[in-house]
Amino acid sequence: MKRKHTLIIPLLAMLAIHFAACGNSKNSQTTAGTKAETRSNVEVPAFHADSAYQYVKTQCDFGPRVPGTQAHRDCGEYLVQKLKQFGAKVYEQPADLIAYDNTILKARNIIASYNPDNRRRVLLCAHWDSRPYADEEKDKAKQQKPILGANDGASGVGVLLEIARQLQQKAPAIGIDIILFDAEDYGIPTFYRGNYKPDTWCLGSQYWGRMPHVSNYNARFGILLDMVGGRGATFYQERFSQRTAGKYVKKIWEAAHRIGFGSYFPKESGTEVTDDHLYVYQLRQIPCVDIINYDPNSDTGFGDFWHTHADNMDIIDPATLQAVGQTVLEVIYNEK
Ligand code: AHN
Ligand code: ZN
Repeated sequence: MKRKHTLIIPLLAMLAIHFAACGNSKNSQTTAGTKAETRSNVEVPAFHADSAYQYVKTQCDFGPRVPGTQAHRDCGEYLVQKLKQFGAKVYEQPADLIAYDNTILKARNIIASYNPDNRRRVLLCAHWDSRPYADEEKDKAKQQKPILGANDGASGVGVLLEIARQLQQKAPAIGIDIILFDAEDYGIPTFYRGNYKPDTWCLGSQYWGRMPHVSNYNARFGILLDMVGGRGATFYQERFSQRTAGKYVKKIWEAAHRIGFGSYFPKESGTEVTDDHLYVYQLRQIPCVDIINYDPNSDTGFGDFWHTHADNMDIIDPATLQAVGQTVLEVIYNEK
């Protein structure tokens, strides 16, 4: 009899503490000034789309960021300097990469780490180079000129720079690495008549996957942003991400719907896309979700401006940058 009591009393005490703690964590207080919301008790910073928009424009003002050009070198310097200004530990990873036509590309991946000693990490990435061709233009003469890549390249980087600015002001519970991959967009053009070569896209992420900035680099998951600034964009669930990072696809799409951006994030499948997230998963076994514009009504699936000269600042909408940026913040500030 006596023995039973000594067990039951601590058990009841533990239950009481447990219920008291749960009551608090569900934000069920009715005190004046407390928001009547039930999802989480972390404050997620507000994403500033006007800042992100400026970061997209600044990249475009350098001109096309094609590896080997002065605009590419200058924009690389700008990105490194900006990430340092935002308090990150910045790694530069220069590499000579071989393109589909054997051109040697003077590339550099740029990596910005926040809270580098935390073992719990999330990876955010985008490509910062722009395509040397406009090979989706109908007019052949226009195909040989490089594109500005406001959406295809600069938009993802613009969102990540604004996130870096937020990370400096308030640290989330986990460590974050922002990786700006180079030489994503130098893949075989439609007009090429030479021999096929595999894996000609995403050269920067392939290099990083084999040669990460720190040995044995790992992260819980990654988020890749590609073409995240177009007016009227829709982010269907990319199929490789669904298959290899399904749990994180759900987490991200649920976050978007919870904060009111559901119309940008249909909970439906898009296509499968060859993009940097493939190599993050295949070479480092880090599940990585590609948030990428999918337009079911365009011929290419990526929208009519894709790999054309229409991919300039005219098609960038701060509202789209806001939907994506705020969703990513919602996800990373809720990680424990
Ligand atoms: C292919 O066209 C095979 N993949 C698209 C990857 C990409 C290009 N993302 C932006 N530009
Ligand atoms: Zn592209």
